Amino acid sequence: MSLTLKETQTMLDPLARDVKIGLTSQPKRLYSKYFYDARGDGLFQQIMALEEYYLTRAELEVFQTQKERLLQIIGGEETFQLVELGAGDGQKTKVLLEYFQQQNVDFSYCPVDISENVLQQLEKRMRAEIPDLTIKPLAGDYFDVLADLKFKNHSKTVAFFLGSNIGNFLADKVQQFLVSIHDNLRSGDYLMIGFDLKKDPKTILKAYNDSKGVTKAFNLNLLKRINNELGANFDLDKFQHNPVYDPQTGECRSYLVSTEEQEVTIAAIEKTVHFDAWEPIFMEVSKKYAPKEIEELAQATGFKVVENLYDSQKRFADSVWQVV
Ligand code: AVJ
Repeated sequence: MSLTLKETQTMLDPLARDVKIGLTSQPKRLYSKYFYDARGDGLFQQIMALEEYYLTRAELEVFQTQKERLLQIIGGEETFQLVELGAGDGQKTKVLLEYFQQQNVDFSYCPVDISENVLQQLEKRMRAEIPDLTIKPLAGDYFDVLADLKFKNHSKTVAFFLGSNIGNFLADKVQQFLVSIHDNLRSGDYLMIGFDLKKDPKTILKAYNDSKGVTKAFNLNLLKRINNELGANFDLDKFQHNPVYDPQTGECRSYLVSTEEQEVTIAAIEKTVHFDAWEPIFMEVSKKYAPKEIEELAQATGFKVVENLYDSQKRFADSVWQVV
């Protein structure tokens, strides 16, 4: 039996498939969703603690100062399910959950993540820290989970997509993603999205080029992961971490640049990849938004902006949308 190229590719595990496609494309690219193995999770925790990485603290400030307003908007009288897409460690969300509990709001917290492991840790922690919380972790793809909830459950949904995770979508994919969320919600449901905002380009670039080199290690860790999981021989010393920020598009893009001409062999996909001197691999986009762009994005995808909740310095916005 002979297989077509497409069949062979879909049989490979997703990492192998995407590495094969990405490193045989021109220009070369890898996907930041693969940053988060166990070591990558740890490095991201370190990034969030960096002085230069303002995003996490800015969003925490939004929650601390705007939680009353948020509850007024979504209305605490009616029962709802709070669905958090890509919950992570849930430490920021905890501020809101605790407040809703104190106010005797009738809601259940449904963190959604692809990783069972992440969810189990989150559940354990939340049960210890907020004992009376009704928590229903759901493992799986965001859209499948939302579709399932819509089908089985008739209470109002308030969905969260926080932390500027939306920034990782390129311009051509973000609308598609939001329309899919929209199609799995009901009219009147809410979606709150965390957007990092356009600001002094120097501040943004520093957040992705920290002085301790944690972000560099975070990017290089994907090459290390490919070495370990796909039997590759990337020499990490021959790649330079190079983030750039374009104030017009708001895109902060990270590249790993090959410092010399070299060949890298990846056993699991039976490929040897050639790098020219100074050839880049595009690793990640973290897009920054202007309030007007947030408005346009909501309109284009079937939502209306109810209100933007800002931190005191307007570095970050948690934008509350409603399905129209
Ligand atoms: C987790 C996607 C929000 O883009 O700011 C941090 C990931 N990359 N430093 C971001 C990240 C480099 C982060 N998000």
